[in-house]
Amino acid sequence: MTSFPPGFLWGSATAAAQIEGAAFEDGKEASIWDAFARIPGAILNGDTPDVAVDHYHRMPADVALMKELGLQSYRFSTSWARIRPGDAYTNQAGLDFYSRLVDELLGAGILPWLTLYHWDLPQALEEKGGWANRDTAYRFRDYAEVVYEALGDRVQHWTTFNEPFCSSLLGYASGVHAPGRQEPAAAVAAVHHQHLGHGLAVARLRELGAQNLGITLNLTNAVPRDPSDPVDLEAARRIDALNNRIFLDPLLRGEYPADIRADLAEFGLDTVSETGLVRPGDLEIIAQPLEFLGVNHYHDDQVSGHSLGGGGADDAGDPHGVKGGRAVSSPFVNAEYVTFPLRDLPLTAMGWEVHPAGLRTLLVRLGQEYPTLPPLYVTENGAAYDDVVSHDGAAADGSEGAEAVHDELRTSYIEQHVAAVSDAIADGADVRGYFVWSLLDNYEWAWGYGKRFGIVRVDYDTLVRTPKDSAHAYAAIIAAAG
Ligand code: GBH
Repeated sequence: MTSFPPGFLWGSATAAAQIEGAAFEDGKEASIWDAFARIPGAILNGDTPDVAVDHYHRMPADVALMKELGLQSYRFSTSWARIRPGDAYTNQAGLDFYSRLVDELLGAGILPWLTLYHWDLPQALEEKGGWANRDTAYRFRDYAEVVYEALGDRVQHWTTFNEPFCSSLLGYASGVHAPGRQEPAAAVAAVHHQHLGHGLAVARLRELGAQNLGITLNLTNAVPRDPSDPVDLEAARRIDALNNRIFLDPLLRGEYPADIRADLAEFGLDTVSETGLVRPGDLEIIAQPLEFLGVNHYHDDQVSGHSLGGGGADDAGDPHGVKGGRAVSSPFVNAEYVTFPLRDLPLTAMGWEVHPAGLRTLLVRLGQEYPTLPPLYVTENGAAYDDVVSHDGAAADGSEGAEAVHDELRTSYIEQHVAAVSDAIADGADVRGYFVWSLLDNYEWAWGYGKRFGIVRVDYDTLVRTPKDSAHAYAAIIAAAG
């Protein structure tokens, strides 16, 4: 039996580059994803975000759909390249789009939950070094200020970054994400500069009156294959460090942990100096109090320090199902040797293990390990499956019935993870909300349109939206909890 505290917030999430399309309209210029998508082999089938699901032009209908499903909140991101395209000026038409979105949401009784950065750096800033350049952190603060000034009168919940792990280590070390660089030093610099950008933006938005500020991290339990094997334990320590603690500790404790400073000393993470990566005062800027921490969780990693004997995920050449086709390296700087053997669990279409108990463990652990932990929101959780469209009630005269998607696996994934959140709350975790990823099928980064996470199907020829069974099941969960 699941139960949730009064006021528990139910929503769903998307990101600008994955849904908007209109990639070069009304003054928007290229983001690093628009540029990356044009590199041969970077994205499965060469798919681009040019049109995506055309949300930019279909926004009012999409909000109406959210209302129909009973969503209480909608988590979306603003596109930096739409608002401060070359960073030299503000594009009013870009701000106007988000202003209309916010008004539409409020009119429908849906709480806007805004994220400033979901991976789509303006390409103009990448050309100046991107996140490896310290100056980008200051440019992020300026962009945050412009968005706040336009929307701060109506939007109460502000998230700085979505999953800095991905936009630093996947973008600058592994190369599987934009900008596709494979430079460990740049990746470590990107981690620190995103932290700094977060802190600078939090300080500025606070000055301007923001009251609910947070960040969203993708957190992943690193489970040692054999907990009595020191080689596996060391591998798990390193993966926990790079997936979780290199983000949590600066934000919540104001320091990089000693083991991480030692592992990454060659990149300058172990010293504070006027000219180095970490400068005097940086950690104070980074570690400001927050009102919430967003947790994105999809799967655990089982981790080993031994090479795989066969049958493991690495044998497919695609350890985590993130590769779209081009040669990529490990995102785990100085831990590239680590392997990720699969356990005997069901897999999603991404090749990710389904293990809801991992979410419960993670949410409980955070409260135990971080005394200053703010309230938690699960800001993403969901699953990709190869959906089958059926035509229910086809008539004898041969006319096709209504389209339906009976996605039992996604429905059960969501139900089990919602139950895991309820269990975590019963164990003492302070979780205040849950956002399913994703409202709509959309542009799944390096996988292009090849993986579907939506609770609403999008036909990529007609762009018609059809709620899947999981959307109706999720609506029922919300109605029952409320
Ligand atoms: C989220 O990230 C994103 O926020 C969202 O935009 C996306 O559509 C959604 O999930 C579905 O993918 O480092 O090689 O071990 C996904 C979080 C983090 C999950 C990295 C896979 C392992 C890759 N991902 N993780 S690796």
